[in-house]
This record gives sequence, C-alpha cells and structure tokens, in this order.
Amino acid sequence: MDSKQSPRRRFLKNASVMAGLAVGATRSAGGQSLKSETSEARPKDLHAYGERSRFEKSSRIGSLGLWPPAAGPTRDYGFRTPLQNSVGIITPASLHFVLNHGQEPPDIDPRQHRLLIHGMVDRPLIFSLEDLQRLPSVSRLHFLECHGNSAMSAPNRALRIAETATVQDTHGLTSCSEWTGVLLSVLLREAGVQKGASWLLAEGADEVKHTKSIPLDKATDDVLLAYGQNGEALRPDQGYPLRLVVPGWQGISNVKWLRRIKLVDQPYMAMMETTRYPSLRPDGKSRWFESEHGPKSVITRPSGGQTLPGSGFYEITGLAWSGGGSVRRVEVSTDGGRTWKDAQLQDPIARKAHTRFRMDWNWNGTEAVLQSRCTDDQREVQPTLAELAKIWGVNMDYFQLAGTVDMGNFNAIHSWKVNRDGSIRNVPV
Ligand SMILES: Nc1nc2c(c(=O)[nH]1)N[C@H]1C(S)=C(S)[C@@H](COP(=O)(O)O)O[C@H]1N2
Ligand SMILES: [Mo]
Repeated sequence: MDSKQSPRRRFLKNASVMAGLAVGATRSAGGQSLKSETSEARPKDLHAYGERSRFEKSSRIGSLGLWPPAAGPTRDYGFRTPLQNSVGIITPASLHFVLNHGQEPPDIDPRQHRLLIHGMVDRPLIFSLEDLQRLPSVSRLHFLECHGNSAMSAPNRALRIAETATVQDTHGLTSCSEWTGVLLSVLLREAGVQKGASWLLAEGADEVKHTKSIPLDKATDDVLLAYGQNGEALRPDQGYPLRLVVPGWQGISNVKWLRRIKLVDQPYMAMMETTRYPSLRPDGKSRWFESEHGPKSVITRPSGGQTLPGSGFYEITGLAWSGGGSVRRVEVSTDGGRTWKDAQLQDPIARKAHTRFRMDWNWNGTEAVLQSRCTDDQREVQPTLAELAKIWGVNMDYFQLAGTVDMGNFNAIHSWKVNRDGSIRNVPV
C-alpha cells in the first residue's frame, strides 16, 4: 500500500474495494492477498467525476427484444429512458436510451479514429477527431427517437398493450440532449460535392457496420457530426467518439461510431434500412425512407404505474416533440379526449427537441383518462389512433397485428387511466 497516502484517502480506497460486489466475489473465490488486490484497484476520487445521491435509483431498463431476432444468445436489443422520472428536457447521458442492436459499443481510441469522406467528391478527405475539433462548432438541442418507439409491433407489443406498462415501457426509446459538433455541410463544402451526387452513405465502426443512406438535401440542411453530448464527450453507447445527429429523423439515421461518408447518386438499400427496418403495409409493400417523425407527446407524470395518494392538486407534465420543427401547442385532456385545455410550454422551445409542457389539475377522485396532443409549427396535429389509421390507409385491425410487422413512426395520442383508488394504468390499444 502506498505510504504517501493520507489515512482518509486510504479509507476511501478500502471503502471502494468493499463496494465492488463482483470484484469482491472473485476475490474471495480466488483467495488472493489483500495487498495485490488493493494495488490493482485504482483509488476512486469521488469528487473527480460526480455521482448522484445513493437515494436516486432511476435507471434504464432493457427492452424485451432480442438481437438477432430469431437465433443465438439473447441480448438486449436496446435500453429505455426512465421518462417517468424526467424533469426539464435534457436526458442525462447516463440515462439516454440505447439502441445498439444487441452489440456492446466498440472500444474506440479517439486518437486512432478517422472519418473518411469519399465517393462523388472533388477531394476525398480524412479527418481525425482533432481536425474536426478545430472546425467551427455548433451546440444544438435535439431529440432522438427510435422509430419503433411506442409502436405495437414486436419487440414493443407485449409492453405496449400491458395495463401495467409505464411511460418508460411505452415511450422510453426517445431522449433529448445538447449535441455539439460540426455541421456536415461544412465538411461537404471542403470536400466539394460533385454534380450528380444526391445521397450519402454513412457507416459506423461497429460489428454490423451499421450503414444508412441519407439524401443530400437533408445532409446539407441541419445534420451534425457530433462529438459532444450535454457538455462532455459522447458516451460509448451514444457513438463515442463521433456520431451523426440527423435532427427530427428516425433514430436509425443517426449513425454512431461514424467512420465513413460516401457521396453517391442513389440510396444504397443497406441491410439495416431494408431487411430490418422497413415499415410493412397490409398490402405487403414497405414504406422505405419515410424518415421524419411527426408531432408526438406523452404525459410523463402522472403516468402508468404511479399512484395518486388522494384527490387534490397535481401538476400534469410531459414531453412533446416533432421532427417537422418546433412544438407550437400542447393540449391536455383529463376526460379521454372529450374536452381539451392548452398546457403551458416551458422554455426553451427548440427545433426538433423535446419540449416540456405542464398544466395544473385538481383531481376530484373520480375516474379520469389523461391525454396530450401536440401541434407543431407546420400546424401538423398529433393524431388519434383512428386518425393515424386513416393517414396510413389501414383499418383499425392493422394495429392488432403481432409478430414481425414493423409499424414505425407511431405517433398516436396516448392515454393513461386514473382509477378511483389513484392507481394509473396504461390503456391498451
Ligand atoms: N453504428 C450504429 N449506429 C446506430 C445504431 C447501431 O446499431 N449502430 N443504431 C441506430 C438506431 S436503430 C437508433 S434508434 C439510434 C439510437 O441512438 P442512441 O443509442 O444513442 O440512443 O442509433 C442508430 N445508430
Ligand atoms: Mo432505432
């Protein structure tokens, strides 16, 4: 043991060793001496990188799905954000939802990482992280949402129709961060996009080489090469050291561990955008490249699984967002959509970001059905389930399809039922 350490420091060191449950278990099984153990375990400075209070337990949960869907060991497909405990609009990086298709994030040394831009460009370019961080940066609030969030299709279906589902179960595949990085348009100008190029192909450095086609007009509009999230480097699960942020578009476009961008003249129909992710219509046709999220909202408190201790005053609060722009209006109903009242929108209201809404409510102790409805600045209104069926050109039976049908970009109004005893239940569709 290092004799130069203060007694207090030594105490912390031993305390952290005791706290390490798994490590401790191996230790006693292996019967190693205390000396070699403590010299292996690095002392933990509790102030160097802060941790939350031990009384705070809010955490991500694995979603039901398995990847690969059919065979092999079962690994969590993704992890959901505990929206029921969220306050404000920023999701802490440690609670941001994760969708890695069951992979552990690659362990990338940022000094070794390179981004290649090639294909239909005048000057193919290679950037290191340091190169990118020399370029003009922007910081923007944007939500991400997996397009399977809150849909009734597998792997969400069982959760989605359970009366006991929480808002983490039904809507936990969306989160919102402040992303910092370089606009992709800056790099494309440097590389010189050739005439005839109309799409780009973005590729990640993960095992499955997640690849997505993105049309050039979106790429040069507001797409970000992000290296920062909420004031620090991206987390490995969010794409460390570099990811695409494609504001307002399906999560799948936001390629993590980004290593290659190729300018091309057509979409490439890569595996992830064809076999895995098309949304299937009843006529057997797929809806490819319907990428933008429509207006959507959900009440996060009170919400499924919570209990109101008695009648009286409560704040109804939740999140609203739209891939089309900013949230202009959120209405709340406490009677299952018969009457609506305008909720207050809290600042900041950013484009393609979660927006917090709130409303005062006096619960009189009778049954209530809580709903929220978002209108964006394109005047698009979040639909009821029946309206969504009309928009999609399907009948209501379509929503009962189980199995592998992927009905992405589901943005219908969500209902929470408040029972007389104060318990709150998900309303199955
Ligand atoms: N390289 C890579 N990028 C990826 C994925 C992936 O598996 N590999 N998953 C995509 C999907 S489907 C979603 S919804 C978002 C999720 O981003 P997050 O994990 O940071 O929440 O990342 C996208 N980018
Ligand atoms: Mo996704």
